[in-house]
Amino acid sequence: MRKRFIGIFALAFTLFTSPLAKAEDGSKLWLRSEQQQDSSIKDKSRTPGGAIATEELRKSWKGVPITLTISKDKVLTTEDGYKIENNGNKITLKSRSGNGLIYGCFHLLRLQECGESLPIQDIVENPTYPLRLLNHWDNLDGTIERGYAGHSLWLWDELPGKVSPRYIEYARANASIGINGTVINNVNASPRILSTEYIEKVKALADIFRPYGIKVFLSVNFASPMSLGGLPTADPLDAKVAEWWKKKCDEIYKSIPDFGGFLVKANSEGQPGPGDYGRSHSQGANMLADAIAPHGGIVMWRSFVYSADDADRAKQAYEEFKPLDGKFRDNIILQVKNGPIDFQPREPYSPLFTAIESTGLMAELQVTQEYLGHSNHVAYLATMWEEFFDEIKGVELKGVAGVANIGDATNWCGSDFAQANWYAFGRMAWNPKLTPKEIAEEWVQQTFTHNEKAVNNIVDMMMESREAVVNYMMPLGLHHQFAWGHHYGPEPWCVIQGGRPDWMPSYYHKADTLGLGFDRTSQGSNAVAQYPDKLASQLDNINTCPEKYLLWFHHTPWTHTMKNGRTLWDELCHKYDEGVVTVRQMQNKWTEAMTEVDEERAQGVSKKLDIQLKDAIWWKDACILYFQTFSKMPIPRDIEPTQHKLEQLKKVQLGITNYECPTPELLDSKR
Ligand code: GCW
Repeated sequence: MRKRFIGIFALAFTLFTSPLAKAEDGSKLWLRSEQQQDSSIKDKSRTPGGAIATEELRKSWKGVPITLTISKDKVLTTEDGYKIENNGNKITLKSRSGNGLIYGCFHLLRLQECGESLPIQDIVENPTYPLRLLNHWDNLDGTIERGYAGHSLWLWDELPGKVSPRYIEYARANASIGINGTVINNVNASPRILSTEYIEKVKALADIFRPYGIKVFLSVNFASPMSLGGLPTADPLDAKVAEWWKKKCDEIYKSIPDFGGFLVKANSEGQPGPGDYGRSHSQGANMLADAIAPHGGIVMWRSFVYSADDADRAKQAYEEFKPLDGKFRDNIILQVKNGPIDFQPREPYSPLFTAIESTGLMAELQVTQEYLGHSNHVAYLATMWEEFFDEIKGVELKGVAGVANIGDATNWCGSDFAQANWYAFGRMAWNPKLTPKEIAEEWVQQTFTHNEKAVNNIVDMMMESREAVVNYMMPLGLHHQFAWGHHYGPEPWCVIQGGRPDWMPSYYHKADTLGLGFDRTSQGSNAVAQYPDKLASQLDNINTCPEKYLLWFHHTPWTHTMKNGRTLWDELCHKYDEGVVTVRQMQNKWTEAMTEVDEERAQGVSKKLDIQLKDAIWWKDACILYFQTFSKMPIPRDIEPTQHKLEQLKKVQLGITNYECPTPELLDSKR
């Protein structure tokens, strides 16, 4: 008995003395430095933002005195921009607004936490995009569509009377990475969000977010005038409908004078819209835009539309919206997903970005990993976003929206590495030219460790992670091979009698005895024609189409010779294998690095990497074995052999809902 007591005591002693053994639950995100410092910080700005920045600096800044001031300096070309002047003994932080002072203060703290010294020359920052928003797909019942980090942060039952301390932490975390707005409810919107009762709740959140420079926006249901207002129609050309929206806007702005505006998913996946009355998207959007314009609000109208008819799904948004270009009011922004289908691990950019010329545009990226392993897989998305921003280089955007991966989980995102995507989204929305590597380095140093070897290992594993996911799930341009009931595991064989064909993998892979891939060339659906001419002809030709998009644009013979001399079939098998091998390498890198990380997060990440490896093998085996039934070619001998039987994999039924991330137990019992 006595011996055991000593044992426990010894364990407790090591836990409390070793700095690495300290339990860490991930709740502090990348904001870990909070020891009272005694630097002198002077706030001359007299703004709420200046007050917040001052408090943050007083809490954590270890350097020379800082003065914060409002300035009209010409280098400040935006309200949110800032300038840091350092003369060695003193720093002046300038901005046109209090918000800019917050961003500048977090710039200083970021440098400090990354162990970088402050240059003597001025630092000037102006954000690339005026709108840097999160989109929450949070439902009023607390569930989150495609959320894998627990339930919604917004405790609607308690609001407005009781406010959770996490609302402030949320606003602070967002402000620290430059995010300046949030759409707090799902685009599949409940009309109730516009009820007087809910507007009061939203106001309570807006009041908390305001000092941090974060505006609140709402997703709205186009049929609200009927379900909430009792009108017989929601026809945008009906005067009573327009009047209802005008009154609603007046009511909202009375409570929330700086309300940002509306986000609308209309005539998409069963949502109501102007099409229900034979009206166009522009007619619907313009009516809302007119209602909100007197208050300075905007309407973000989503281009994510597709129907179950025969047309290639990848072409449909363009076909719907290109003819309407120029018909939208100035306070409308078309919100376009990065790719033409739906947030797949890899997609070419949506052709709308280069086709729309006279309407405001913003990009919608998905931070939550709906199609990239939920919160189980390490998939650092900055490399994907870099690819996207690079492809649309030269296109002017008014903003960027990221579908949030935040829930009420202690570590906010359901996994430590998912936090990196929230961080990277904010950083790239501020400046898309930042490299994924530098963002990863910042994040790792602020979040995990400063040990150089460990930082390199962790950054390396992040940098290769998204390509690994592409390889073990859907290499060479394959897309949408997910199981019917969830977007987690593979089901390329899926056939649901009576189900929508465009919701089934075979619609996208088109496997047959000749080959694999969707023919979107001029001989096929001709989706290539939606891209600018030069790119269109490059994509149209099987020999010049980048191989990463080969099966997106070409139905390619199994025996087609790839650039490295392999047949398509052999290359496909090698790519799947490469995905699995990379996950093993990621595991090794983590095992080396984790000695520098606290025990709780070290083990947490290890467990998730175990899941990721099993999933990668599952994906690889399912896809190789299934596609082999068409290619009838042997699996190359120089890859790891498959571990499952196709028949066995076909029986896997995960039984998870949209907003759960499968647990190791569930996966082990089914797979
Ligand atoms: O990708 C699909 C998702 C839906 C989502 C929809 C959209 C919010 O599976 O869950 O609905 O896209 O973006 O509207």
